Amino acid sequence: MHRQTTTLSKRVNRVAATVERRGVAATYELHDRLLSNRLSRHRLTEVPPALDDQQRSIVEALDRDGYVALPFSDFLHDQALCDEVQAMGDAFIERTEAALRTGGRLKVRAGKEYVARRYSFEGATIGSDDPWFRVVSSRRLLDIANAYLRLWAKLSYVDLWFTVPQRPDEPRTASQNWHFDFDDKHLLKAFVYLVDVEADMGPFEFVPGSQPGGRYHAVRPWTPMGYGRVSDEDVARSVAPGDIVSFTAPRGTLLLCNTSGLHRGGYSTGRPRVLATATYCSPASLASLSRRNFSPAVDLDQLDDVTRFALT
Ligand SMILES: O=C(O)CCC(=O)C(=O)O
Repeated sequence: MHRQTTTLSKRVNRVAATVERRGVAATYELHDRLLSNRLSRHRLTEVPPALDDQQRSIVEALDRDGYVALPFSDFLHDQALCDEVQAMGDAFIERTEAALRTGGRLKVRAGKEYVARRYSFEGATIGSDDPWFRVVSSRRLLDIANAYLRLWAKLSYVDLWFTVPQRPDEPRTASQNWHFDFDDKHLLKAFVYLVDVEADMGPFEFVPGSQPGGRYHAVRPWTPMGYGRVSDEDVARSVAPGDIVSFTAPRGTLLLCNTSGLHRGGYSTGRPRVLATATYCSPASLASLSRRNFSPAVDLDQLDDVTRFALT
């Protein structure tokens, strides 16, 4: 009797999960086609971003390949702010290493315990005293995100990551495996390496052209709530080895990438990989598939419309 009950409740849970998944996917589609994103696209056409040559060529590269990589300081044209981000990174490294040595508490997410985070999803309030927040909420980056995503985007995630190295005999897990992010197809992530990243430190890897509309998108087309994991065999069968980019790169490298395409990273068996990261998504994603990891500690009335929209 007990076994039957357990089996029945498992089946009920499975069915409930499927119904919930379908409901969330339908809500996303509704917001993407008719509700939030339509309005957001309209706003972009009403007020198109004024891009300089460098921003325009970044958007072209993102359209073509789904990623772009360049020195952070060449992009920001503000060495003092780059230095502040790096100093914040150095302090985070020091604190995280001390916590690892002494058994102190690390901010981690279930299933991805190998990444210690500056904020994680613990209700952080982030404001302009955080230099990385200043960068990712700046019009310089927001205008790129909006021009690339063809809508006024939302800034949904701001963080620093310290990837704790693991033993080489431990298998890859979670986002160390090839996958696409399930939470939006209108997605742009920013990463700035805060240490030199070598081949054994879990560099970020990406299949250029696997973003929606790209030449490799058919390897695993994006669907809302779709199963994102793609086996090594499927990637090897569909993608020429020379077409995968592995971002071994010096500290101070900025990477922008549409991670609804195929990517993986963070399998470090050498030294810790440390980076700053942020996510821009569409309003439809925040309405159905994702949630913001911070509350902005800024005076919203002082912001221009584009920035206020991104932060609320
Ligand atoms: O840690 C990595 O390089 C992978 C990151 C990732 O999968 C993501 O940000 O979606």
